[in-house]
Amino acid sequence: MFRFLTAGESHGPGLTIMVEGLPAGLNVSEEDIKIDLQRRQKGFGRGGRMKIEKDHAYFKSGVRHGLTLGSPISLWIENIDFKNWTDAMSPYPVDESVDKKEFSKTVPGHADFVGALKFKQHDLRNVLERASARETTSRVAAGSLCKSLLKKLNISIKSRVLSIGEVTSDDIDQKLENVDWDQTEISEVRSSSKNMDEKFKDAILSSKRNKTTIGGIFQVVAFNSPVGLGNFSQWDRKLDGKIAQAMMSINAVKGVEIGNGFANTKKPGSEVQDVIIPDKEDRRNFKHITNHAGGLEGGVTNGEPIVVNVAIKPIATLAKPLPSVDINTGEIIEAQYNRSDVCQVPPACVIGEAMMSLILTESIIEKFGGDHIDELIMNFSNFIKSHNEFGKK
Ligand code: EPS
Repeated sequence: MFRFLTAGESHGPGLTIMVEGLPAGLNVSEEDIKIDLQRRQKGFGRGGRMKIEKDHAYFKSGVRHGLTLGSPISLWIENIDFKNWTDAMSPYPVDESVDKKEFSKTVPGHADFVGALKFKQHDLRNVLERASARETTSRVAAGSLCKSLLKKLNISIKSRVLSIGEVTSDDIDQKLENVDWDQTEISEVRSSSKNMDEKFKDAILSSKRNKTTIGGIFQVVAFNSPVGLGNFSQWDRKLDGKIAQAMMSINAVKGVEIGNGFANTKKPGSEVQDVIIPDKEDRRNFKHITNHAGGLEGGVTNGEPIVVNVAIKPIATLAKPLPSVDINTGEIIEAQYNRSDVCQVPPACVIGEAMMSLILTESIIEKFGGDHIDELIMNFSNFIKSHNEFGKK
């Protein structure tokens, strides 16, 4: 069984990641992980924190001479900002005179209100530190390890920003095979259309000027997934459900759409089903002429690209705070303001890629098994080969 766990507070000493169930013999490197960590740190609209952090994940176990051992892999990412928080975030008891950076002014839309009541915390920092999106660094590190496995199977994952606030990309209806994914990597706002960079940046700048924040929609696509991941036989085995849960778990995400989920509701059934045709050049011998279903039918991959669109709300922490309540006195106050980002949609793309990688890896390991990567690849290849028998009678 594949699983992963993360631990760590935003301003604590660092982040710990545990990944269990990857096969032995897989080539992994800190430098590969760093590429994704750096991609997540970028993005127009980030706050001051990203100037401090230089995220690097160190292998602490489960890897020897660059190869996985099949044992649990643990990783450690240092929070460089901890040097400014050593007393406030110390794991050990501190003197009464120490500034613990406590606060009790709740922020509407943040986890601090529910967390305070749930965990009986009178210092909201005890909630904020773990609820912070700093945790997503860990997911990106774990997801990056999974990308090494997916690469062996020729599966790749891409992401881009579709909209920021009211501004929607002009290539939103572009066929996936024509999307300029390379442009996304050089764009400060992870846009696949050059025309959109300034427009998205203007929207972010305008939010900053208005001392508010701005959300958007991003897209994650997995290319070259085999047919047959996930299972329609039981509700909790459906892959679309697992992907939706994984995306929804990203901080501030409030909506997940598979394929053209919402647009399909406005069309007749005859226009939204993806017609299947024979295709001798394809490894499955079949293909769909459209992909409205986003690569998933009955919760099972159908071999088309897996397409997920994710709605992420504007960050709760506002430079011009909303009215709120003090959790300890019950008084009406102005919400707490801490340094924060204005727009997190571009980095959220990279986090979405990580979540997709983790879910696909789990599903691939479940289906193809194997304790060594060679065994997994053999099982995978045999399954793909068996598709040659279909459609030939
Ligand atoms: C975050 C608040 C900000 C963000 C942080 C998430 O951190 P700070 O309070 O230190 O300025 O920069 O994001 C990260 C640290 C990160 O690595 O993405 C929050 O409250 O969620």
